[in-house]
Amino acid sequence: MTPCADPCQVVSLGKGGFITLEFEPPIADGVGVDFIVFENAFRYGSGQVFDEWMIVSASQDGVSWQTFPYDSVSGVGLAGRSPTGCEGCSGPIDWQDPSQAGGDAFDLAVVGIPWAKYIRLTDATHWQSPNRLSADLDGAVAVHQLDLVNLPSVHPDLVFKSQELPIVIAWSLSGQRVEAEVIRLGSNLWTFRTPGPAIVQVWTDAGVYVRKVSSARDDSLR
Ligand SMILES: [Ca+2]
Ligand SMILES: [Ca+2]
Repeated sequence: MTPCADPCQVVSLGKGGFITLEFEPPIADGVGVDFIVFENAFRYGSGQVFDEWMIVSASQDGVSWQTFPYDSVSGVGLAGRSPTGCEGCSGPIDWQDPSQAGGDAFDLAVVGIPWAKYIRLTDATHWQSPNRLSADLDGAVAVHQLDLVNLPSVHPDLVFKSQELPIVIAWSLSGQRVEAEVIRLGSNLWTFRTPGPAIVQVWTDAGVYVRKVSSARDDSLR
């Protein structure tokens, strides 16, 4: 959803209202910022900006949310603070390049999740002066997205090490949550079982990684 030159084509969130955006494929935590949010903020007077703030949260399942840290006094960390585009730019704008696109950019590394399928924007204009009525969402652009086609694959009989009980979360290739059974093979050796090809996120004490499971586990080999 790219920002629009027409200031009428926005979604006004209403006081305290929110909107949830779904990304397919999900936004991924790549190097640097991962998505940009655009409000119809504009410059006026001598360098002032008529901004209307939004709290930004990210989620993998639409149930559990991570909120980006912010300062409700200065607005730092909130979306809706920066005008769209850049002053003095000419030619087409690359909306995935924060230096050209304007808007407010966010990095999933800040909230510690390797990817997010949902972004929620919540009006925060109650912290601003009374002439701010409600934030107006103009667009949101993913800078990095999960490459489901070229995601590194793991064999369904993968065995991995972890001192602590690993957490495995799995999605079907069409994005539905599926069950992932974690199986202990030895004191620090583990594997998991998914019902079929899946995207898995594995949390071990050595780190977090996202992989694609190419096919169902073959129990005849056990
Ligand atoms: Ca990032
Ligand atoms: Ca506005």
